[in-house]
Amino acid sequence: MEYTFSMIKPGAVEGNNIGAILQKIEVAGFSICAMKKSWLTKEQAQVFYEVHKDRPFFDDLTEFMSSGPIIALIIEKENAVEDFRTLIGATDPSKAEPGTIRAMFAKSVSQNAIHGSDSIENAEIEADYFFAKRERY
Ligand code: IDP
Ligand code: MG
Repeated sequence: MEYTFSMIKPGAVEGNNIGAILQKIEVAGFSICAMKKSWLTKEQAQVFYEVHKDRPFFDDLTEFMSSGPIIALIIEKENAVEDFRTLIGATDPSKAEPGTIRAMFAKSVSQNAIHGSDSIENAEIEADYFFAKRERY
């Protein structure tokens, strides 16, 4: 079974959309393997998004991602990485398909409600950043 890593971002946690987003994830056939509430420091957000460190939006992104608590998740399903990217929709919510999590819950490109790993390799790196093996079932 494949897994992917996800984070419900601060805007969606603040907006009380955790339950609605988890419901969409479960209805789409994913099982929750690990879940926790956490609050990243700016330094931890910079490590998590290190691939984007030279992009113009890096400071805004890491500022936002450390502005409040997040929900970290490992979720499981066949073809989890690709299917989850489809479920969350495009990075820019104005371009996301109707019914996707970002179309429903994102406020803007920078505050786009949810993260989903872009590859199996990155899912492993990102899941390991948040969860010990004994926290996954
Ligand atoms: P993804 O989250 O859809 O994989 P990435 O390109 O990996 O998109 O970018 C990471 C995050 O950085 C996005 O989710 C979004 O919040 C933010 N971001 C990406 N591009 C822009 C931009 O052009 N302006 C502002 N924020 C951006
Ligand atoms: Mg990405």
